Amino acid sequence: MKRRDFVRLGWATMIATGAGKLQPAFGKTTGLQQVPGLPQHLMVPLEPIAPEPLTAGRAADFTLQIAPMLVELAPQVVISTIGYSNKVPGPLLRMREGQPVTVDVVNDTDVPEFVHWHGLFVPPEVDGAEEEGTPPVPPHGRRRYRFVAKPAGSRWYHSHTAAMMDLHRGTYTGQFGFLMIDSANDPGLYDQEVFLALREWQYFLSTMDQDEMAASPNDPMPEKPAKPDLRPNGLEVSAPLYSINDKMLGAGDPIRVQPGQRVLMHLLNASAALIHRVALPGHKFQVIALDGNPVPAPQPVDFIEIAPGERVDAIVEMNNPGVWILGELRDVARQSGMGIVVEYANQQQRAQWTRPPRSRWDYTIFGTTAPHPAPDQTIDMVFEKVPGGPNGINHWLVNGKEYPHEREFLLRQGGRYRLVFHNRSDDSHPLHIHRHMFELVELNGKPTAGIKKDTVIVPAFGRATVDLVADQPGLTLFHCHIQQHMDFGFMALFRYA
Ligand SMILES: [Cu+2]
Repeated sequence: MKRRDFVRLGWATMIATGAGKLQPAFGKTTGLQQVPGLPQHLMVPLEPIAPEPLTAGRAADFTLQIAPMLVELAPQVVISTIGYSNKVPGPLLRMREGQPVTVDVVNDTDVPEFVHWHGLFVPPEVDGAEEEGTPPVPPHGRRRYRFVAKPAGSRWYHSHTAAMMDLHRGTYTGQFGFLMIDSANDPGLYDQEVFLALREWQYFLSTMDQDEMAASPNDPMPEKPAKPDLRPNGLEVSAPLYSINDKMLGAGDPIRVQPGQRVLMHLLNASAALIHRVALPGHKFQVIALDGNPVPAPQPVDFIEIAPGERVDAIVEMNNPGVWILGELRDVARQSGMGIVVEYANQQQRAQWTRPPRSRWDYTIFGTTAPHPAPDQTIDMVFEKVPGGPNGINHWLVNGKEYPHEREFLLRQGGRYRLVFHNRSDDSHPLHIHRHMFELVELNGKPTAGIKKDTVIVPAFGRATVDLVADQPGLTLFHCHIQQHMDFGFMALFRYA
């Protein structure tokens, strides 16, 4: 059965059985110790840690409550998940650049949790990654995170727990939200601001090849081995339901616009598994920032490709009155919910969709060609897949081995490092470095400069080169932002010497 048929069937079944009234899966959180084949470092039971006492009488700037919740994706389509403060996405956390911030996190679940502040320059003990030494928010306990809000731009926060075989943990849940750090210099050249998080729901393991964005034979593949790997692929993560924010296409309020308006769209891919491409027919996206950082050469594009962890800020000039679908390019994803209606004032017709002309997403068009300072050291990182290992799951190697790595990746404070990511696998991977920003140097041999990111897609059998200045001392986690890849080996720690 092809995935497309499955999705249709899945839908029909849900509706026919009244699955809109799904039994909440509350407490369905497999103990990590019960999962066979779990890496040693994750089997160590967590020490109970006394919650940090809250400052007497002083309320935090923000509070997040982690708890089971229901999400009505559409009438009769209600799913259960874990979320922040009963919202999906969680509450928008908006702060000024340089502002000292406190966030109280209350964990009303049975398992330890970590909230990661993605794209912020925060110390490792606050960053929200167990591997860097951040203490957990204990089950039925609370913890106060304190940090200074920086740098300015579109950031986000999400669960950073390992999920392994449990698709009701970590980024498989509704634990994600937007975090905006406003700069005093924002010219504010827009009339309306919208936040759009791309998501799938009800993840399951599947033998079906979910990669419908398979590389075209014309793509450059500098890392493709001479001999293809013929071992059978392992189970991958798929999903039958898609949404933008908490609503499937057509189920929520449209984005209401006036002719002539400039709408600033903050796109976030909060998926645990899939890269997405979205378009708004009849309009162009003027991309102004990638991962929250302004690009040197803003450009209009017909569609945006965005991987798990990435953000894209784009201004859309509303100069084509009508009713349109802003949606995923793949029909199956859009028809399963990934879209939102854009409705001009006084227009009532049926929402229209047309596919933009085929082309390849290319970060480098937003960059310049300025030369890069010579690095102090070049670090090669080779990524390989071990298809269908224990549990029938693909395992991932970084320079020949799964996480953990001991002292392979050492940084000296102030040093400039050129990281060369060699993707010797047939999947695209969004690679994320915590607590730092890096600059793109080259993508599949195409040079660029001035694009600063914290997550970069390295295409199947492709190569990306980035420069990292070691200016945030402390343990620094590196990983693929696809939850399953990260959980099964695709992770490394950078240490400062
Ligand atoms: Cu990956």
